[in-house]
Amino acid sequence: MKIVSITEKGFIPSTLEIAIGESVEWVNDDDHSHKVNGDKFDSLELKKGDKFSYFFNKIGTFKYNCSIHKSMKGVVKVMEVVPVIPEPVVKEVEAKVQPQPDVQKEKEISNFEDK
Ligand SMILES: [Cu+2]
Repeated sequence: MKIVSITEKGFIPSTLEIAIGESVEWVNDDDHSHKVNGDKFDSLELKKGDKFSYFFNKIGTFKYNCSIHKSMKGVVKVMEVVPVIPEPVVKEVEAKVQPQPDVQKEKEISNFEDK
């Protein structure tokens, strides 16, 4: 279950990526009433603290808005697998940044020891 908070600033997060077979629950954390309206789903008017959930069993991009405040927009991207930024990528970048001189110094030292 993934949560989208409805606030005075809009849907947070406004873009949500989930895996197929996950549910999304919208929670109204704002003092004003809001709605969640998409092509496939429509909530009733949600008062503060009210919740609405929808089960996504199809891959695709599902846009929605609040029909009370049309400028409030969000999107749920349903994919086979949610892409995760793997930690090794960060480590690889760090490794590339390592200064070259150190490597050369090590070579010089080993050359010296050989003689
Ligand atoms: Cu609204």
